[in-house]
Amino acid sequence: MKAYEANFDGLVGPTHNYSGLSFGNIASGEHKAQASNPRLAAKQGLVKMKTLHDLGLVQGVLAPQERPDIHTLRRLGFSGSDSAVLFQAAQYSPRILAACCSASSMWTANAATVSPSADTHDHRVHFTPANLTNKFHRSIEHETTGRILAATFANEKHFKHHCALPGTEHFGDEGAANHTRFCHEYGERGIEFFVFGRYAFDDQKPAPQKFPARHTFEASQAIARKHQLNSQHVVYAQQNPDVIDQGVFHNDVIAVGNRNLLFCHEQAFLDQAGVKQQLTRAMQGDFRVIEVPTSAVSVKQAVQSYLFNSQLLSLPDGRTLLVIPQESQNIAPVWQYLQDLIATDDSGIDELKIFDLKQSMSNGGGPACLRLRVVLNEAERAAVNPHTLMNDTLFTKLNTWVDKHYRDRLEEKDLADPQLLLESRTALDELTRILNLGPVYPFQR
Ligand code: SUG
Repeated sequence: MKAYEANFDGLVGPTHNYSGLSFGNIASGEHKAQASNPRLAAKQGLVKMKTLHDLGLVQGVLAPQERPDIHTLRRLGFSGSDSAVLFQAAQYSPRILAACCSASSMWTANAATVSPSADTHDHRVHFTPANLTNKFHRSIEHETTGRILAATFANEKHFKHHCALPGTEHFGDEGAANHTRFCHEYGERGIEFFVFGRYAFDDQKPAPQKFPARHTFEASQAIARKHQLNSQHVVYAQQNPDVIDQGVFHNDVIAVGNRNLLFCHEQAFLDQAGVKQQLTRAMQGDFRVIEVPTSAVSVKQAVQSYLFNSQLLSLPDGRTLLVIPQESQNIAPVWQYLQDLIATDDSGIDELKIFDLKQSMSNGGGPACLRLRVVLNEAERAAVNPHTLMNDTLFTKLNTWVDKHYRDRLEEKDLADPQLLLESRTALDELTRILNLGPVYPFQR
């Protein structure tokens, strides 16, 4: 049966802000306390979704989360009315309040790991929301993420939804940002490639020294078990700890893959030669790597430009498109590299598309962070909640919705404003009707 790679992008939530919450993510630290523009952020994301839909790709939307997260603030002992909870949190723990206001669920590459039905023993598409334990502001996403995924892929015959892994650092799981599926045709059995930052149960193994390795080997193995993958068709690789220490907090900041092509930096993996060999063997020789040398693009330039946080997409006519952020055009060696790549016949990448995603990029989220890939065959695609699939009508509806509810400026001092909570809940209540999700948010239950 014919299958497609669908991309489900996170819709940016009304509280998008810059709070410097992600140690090890350089852009997040650099933009701390700057004013954000949630309306523009949401619209930049919608333009990417609509453009890819117009190119003939299957594009979906994943709803944002309820923020400020009053439910979590109450679990932390703040009490009284919702306004009183916000007031106390702002008074005594502004950093905790900021963490409970982050719109970080927009980066849906971290929402979950997804295994297509061609790879799983029961021939269903499996989803496990990522526990995101390494960052408090992200560790509070997975329950609602699970409900949003279940409302988007709402059919037990085709879709299997798991709970997140245990919420401890030993099983730190960052989802699809560290997972790539290689294949010949999307509908055929593929090779699932799990990348991790460290071993949790063996401290003799190499690990970064400066910044955290968010994702463990043991988490990757657990996901492969839960998704009923055949171990013959799974490859594990450790990220190079040195690049984590230079700001590569997820593998998708230094590598991206699609079908039988891996596009990565030469320093991406700890045992790069071994990784390439294993993947080539698993793909029965039909495997290609575009490896960018440090002499052309340094790790620092890769992190600044988000060259590898690109989307590598197969267009309906068979050509390969690389979707890059504007920042890749602004850094001369990166742009030169890309120009040369495109000019080379049969380089593996045929076309570039550049997007202005500055609002998301300033928090360390590029084109690939904003999307969750879900390979679907025709029957599975027909079983997806149709209201979540991008088209002209949904694009117009969501832009109107953003214009109606979103602010165009947000600073830390605004986060405790009870009016922001009200605006956010009103917007999300309306959104659940637009996307036909049912009551997925705590305030609706
Ligand atoms: O987890 N930034 C996110 C960016 C996630 C990018 N995703 C992928 N690479 N797939 C993170 O570090 C910053 C929030 C703040 O600082 O306000 C943040 O959460």
